[in-house]
Amino acid sequence: MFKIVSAEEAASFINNGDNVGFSGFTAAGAPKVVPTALARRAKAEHDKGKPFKIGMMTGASTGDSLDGELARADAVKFRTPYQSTSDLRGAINRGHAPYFDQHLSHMAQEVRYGSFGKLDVAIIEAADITEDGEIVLTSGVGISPTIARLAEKIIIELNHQHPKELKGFHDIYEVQDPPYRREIPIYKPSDRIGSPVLKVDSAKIVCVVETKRPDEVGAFTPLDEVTKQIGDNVANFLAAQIKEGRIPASFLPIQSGVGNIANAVLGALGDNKDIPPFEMYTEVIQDAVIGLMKEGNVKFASGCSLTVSPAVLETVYADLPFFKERIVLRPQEISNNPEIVRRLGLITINTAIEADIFGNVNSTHVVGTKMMNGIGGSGDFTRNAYISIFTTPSVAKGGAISAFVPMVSHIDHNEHSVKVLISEYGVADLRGKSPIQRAETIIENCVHSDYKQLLWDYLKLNTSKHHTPHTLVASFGMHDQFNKSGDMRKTSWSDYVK
Ligand code: 0RQ
Repeated sequence: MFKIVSAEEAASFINNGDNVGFSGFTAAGAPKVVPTALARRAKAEHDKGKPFKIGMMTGASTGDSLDGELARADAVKFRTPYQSTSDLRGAINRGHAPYFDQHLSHMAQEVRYGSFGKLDVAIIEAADITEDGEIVLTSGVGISPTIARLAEKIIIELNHQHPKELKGFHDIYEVQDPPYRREIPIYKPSDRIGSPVLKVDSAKIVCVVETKRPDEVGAFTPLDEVTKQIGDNVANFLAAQIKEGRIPASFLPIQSGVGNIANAVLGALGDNKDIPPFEMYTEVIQDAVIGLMKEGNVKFASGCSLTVSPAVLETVYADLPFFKERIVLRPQEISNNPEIVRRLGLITINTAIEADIFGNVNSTHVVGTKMMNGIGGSGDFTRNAYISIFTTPSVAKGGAISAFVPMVSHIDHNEHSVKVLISEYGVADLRGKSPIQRAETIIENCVHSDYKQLLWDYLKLNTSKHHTPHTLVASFGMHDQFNKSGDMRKTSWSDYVK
């Protein structure tokens, strides 16, 4: 059987400059004790005046014991494709950690195509492993099948927090590369096309580390008036679309993003009597889904991770037979695959940092320069949705920032992909509208009263009949004012246009 070692000993298999792939998706299923030991090793090497940095490839974000520890140890050679811990975010924004932000559905194939160089080590969290290399994964899948196949060495973190009986939760399937790629035969969210276990070459497993460290998934903050109203606006909009016959009466599968707003939206969908029980084809299965499943409002959820708070994970593990019939966890290449998103006709709901009055969305950069988390799966889903929705509170930072601006300071989702914007004030349905009509709808329905006149005035600055009536010299005026004074409300267009 495999060599059981300490986390320190496992970390010694990893060398300075190595490229390392990590299992999991969000903090769910990400390795914990080996990365922390690796960070200690990096610090010790740095203390001796020696270099120690690794290339870090994950499914999505991870927990603090991985991204946080390695960032604090200044051990990041590069990092991709998504992150959300504050210390790594800080290192990225100080220029200490080179980061490239990618569509999550692209990640595994980019590793296969060799875009990041050779993969030296894969660290995989497992609930169980057999002698011939059959691994039961834990709460997140991510890019595990690809990194386990391509890495020269595999280190297993056997995490006893997750029961062996999780076997049956996962559906492991890897696509072929062009020119041999075929269609992915998923025709409804519950279709299974692969194996319940991840099969690896057991000769590559250099060691196993045992742990009981739980996933580092935080609890959600309770709903406030704004998030509750956004949730209700989304639910009422979708219910009206069913009544109008624009969405089939049987409804369509839902994809929903991460965070408090996404959780609130799901709760509102469950509460709305005009929305029938629905299925999800999504990447992150959050707390609200589990509650809705128990109540019968969510019939099935296909995802890449069970990113639920510790108490909710306990309720899932306490009733595995019930949840195994209703949940499947897939690699992100499948959970986020554009082919399937388009085929199933997903209603996608993600959160914007800011949107502009013509319908472009920034999901990643604060005031155009500072990286927040990354595009995650939002692009995979938005571009291919049946209806793509972005939600956002109308203002941030106590009102000093408007989420609606003349021109987004960074673009992740453009006007061609964004169909509906929703704030706590209301809904802007952008379908079938010209840029000027979109601007009027967004300002009227979604913008906070402190910023409405400012944005109407911006629109009036350009009196030509141009298709998209921007005034380029003023288009970042609100961002400029925020950088100067800390408050967009102080913007005056006369500062830009004399
Ligand atoms: O910061 O907590 O310091 O106040 O951004 O904003 O409103 O709490 O919303 O937690 O849902 O995150 C877009 C970042 C929203 C997230 C984003 C500040 C705001 C707050 C968080 P504070 P909220 P959320 C599936 C899909 C991209 C990836 C994605 C995200 C903080 O949803 O990363 O969609 N999305 N993946 O104050 C300055 C603005 C701001 C602003 C908000 N205009 N300017 N700060 N904030 N708007 C999941 C995966 O892919 C894994």
